[in-house]
Amino acid sequence: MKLLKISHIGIASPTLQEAMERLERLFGIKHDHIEEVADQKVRTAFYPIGESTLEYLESTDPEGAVGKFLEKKGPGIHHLAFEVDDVDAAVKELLDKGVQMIDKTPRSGAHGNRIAFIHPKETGGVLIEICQPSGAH
Ligand code: CMX
Repeated sequence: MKLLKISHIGIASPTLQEAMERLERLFGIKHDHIEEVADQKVRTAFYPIGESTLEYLESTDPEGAVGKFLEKKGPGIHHLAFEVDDVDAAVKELLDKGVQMIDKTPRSGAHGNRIAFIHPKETGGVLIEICQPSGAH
């Protein structure tokens, strides 16, 4: 697989509202898109910055991945997402190497992207998402 760029950095926040106010106050930037990803139990706000994007994550359910993360670790960086041009091939390659995948087949994420997560125990404690933009491939 070829990693094309850091697609986005996911940051867990107790509320999107406080994250949005902080980003506007500190840097004068506004989100370009808000989206709920129901099956991930999150609402997300996106801030494109150059070639990459910050994805702020608010939990919609304390039992979801971000809800549990906020409870255990508090606000902060939740995951890194690497863009690839073929997420199916990337997941197959990782599975063939015996890597523990959270998603053994890619699924839909925000923006209609196709995504798959690698378990953080495989990556030195960083949750990594492999992501193929909608429309690519
Ligand atoms: N980054 C690094 N480590 C993490 C982590 C994260 N974001 N979330 C959990 N962990 C670690 C925990 O610290 C814990 O480590 P130890 O065993 O050393 O204590 C371990 O993973 C298990 O954590 P847990 O709180 O018991 O949580 P679960 O096992 O139930 O779930 C995980 C952990 C990673 C499997 C789950 O969060 C997951 O499936 N994540 C992928 C989906 C996701 O994060 N969705 C939200 C974003 C969606 C989007 O961007 O659209």
